[in-house]
Amino acid sequence: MARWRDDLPESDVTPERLYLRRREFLALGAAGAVGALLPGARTLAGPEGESLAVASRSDRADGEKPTPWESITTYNNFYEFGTDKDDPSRNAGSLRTRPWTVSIEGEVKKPQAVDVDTLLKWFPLEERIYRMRCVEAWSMVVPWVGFPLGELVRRVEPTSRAKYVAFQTLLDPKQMPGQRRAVLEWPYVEGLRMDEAVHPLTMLVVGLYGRILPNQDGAPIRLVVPWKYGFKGVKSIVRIRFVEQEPPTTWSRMAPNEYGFYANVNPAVDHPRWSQAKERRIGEFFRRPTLPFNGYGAMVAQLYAGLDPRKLY
Ligand SMILES: Nc1nc2c(c(=O)[nH]1)N[C@H]1C(S)=C(S)[C@@H](COP(=O)(O)O)O[C@H]1N2
Ligand SMILES: [Mo]
Repeated sequence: MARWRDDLPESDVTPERLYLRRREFLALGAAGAVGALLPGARTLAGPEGESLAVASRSDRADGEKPTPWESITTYNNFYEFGTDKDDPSRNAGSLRTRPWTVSIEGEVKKPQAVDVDTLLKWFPLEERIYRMRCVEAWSMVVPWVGFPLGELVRRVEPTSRAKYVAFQTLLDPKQMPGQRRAVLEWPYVEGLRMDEAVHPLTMLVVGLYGRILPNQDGAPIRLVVPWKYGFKGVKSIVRIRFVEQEPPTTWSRMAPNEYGFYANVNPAVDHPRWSQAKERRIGEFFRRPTLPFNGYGAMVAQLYAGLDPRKLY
C-alpha cells in the first residue's frame, strides 16, 4: 500500500503496461486508445467471462466515463497474490471460485453456510457505476454488479446485539501464494458498523461490466463501499460475522497510526506519510482534487455526525 508517493514521477509508480498505454492514449487521442491493443503486450481484448443477468443499471458517478476493463483487471491490490499492481492479474488464476461457501454467523437469527450461487438467486443483480479511491491516491470509475449488503443483512435477521459486521477473506496458501509470506496478517479481515453495512450504497459485488467478477478483483464475492478507501473492499469473502464489538481490520492492525476502522475518504486530513488532497484517475494524466466521502457526502455524511475525523479516521 505504501508504494505511492506523490513526489515520484509517474513512470516509477505505474506498471509499464499502463504507462505505455498512457503514451499510446496521448498519441492516438481518447477515441483511438480505448479499443486499441498493444501488439505483443499481455492485454485483454475485452470483458471476459460469463455475463450476468442485470435487473437495473444506475450511474452513481455523475456521468464519468468508466475506467476500461483492462485497467480495472490489471491494476489491482490483492496481496494474497502479490504486492505489485500487476501481480493479482498474473497470479490469481490459482484461486478456485466454485464451489464457494459463505458462512454467515454470529449475532443472527438465521446463521447459515450458503453457496455463492444460491446467494445470487436471492437478490436481483444491479449494475452501479461507482467512483472508487485507493488510499494510495489512484482512483477508478467502476461498473460493479452486485446487490445491496443490506438485503442480505435483513434476510439473516441480526439480533439486537449485532452492532458491527466482520468480513473475512479465504485463508488458503495453496491457492493464494501471497499468504505464504507474512506481508499482512492472514486472513485479510474488514468490518463495518451496522448502519454502514445496511446503507443503500454498500454492495456485495459479484461482477464487473456485466460479467462475472475476475479473480483478481475479488471473485466470487467482495465488498464495495464507495465512500471509503479501497482497502475496505475486502475480496473473496468466506465469512460474514455479526458482532457486538468493533472488529479488527487488516490495515489498522498492520499500521494503526496510518489506517483506521472508518477509512472514510477525507481530502482534508493527511495520511501520516502523504497528502490525500488529490488523486489520479487511472488512465488520466493530471491529478484531480479528491472529493470528501469520494463524492457521496450528501448520502453518508450524517452517519458520522459527531465523530472527529482526525481521531476516527
Ligand atoms: N483480501 C483482500 N482484499 C483486498 C485487498 C487485499 O490485499 N486483500 N486490497 C484492498 C485494497 S488496498 C484495495 S485499493 C482494493 C482494490 O480492489 P481492486 O483491485 O478490485 O481495484 O481491494 C481491497 N481488498
Ligand atoms: Mo488500496
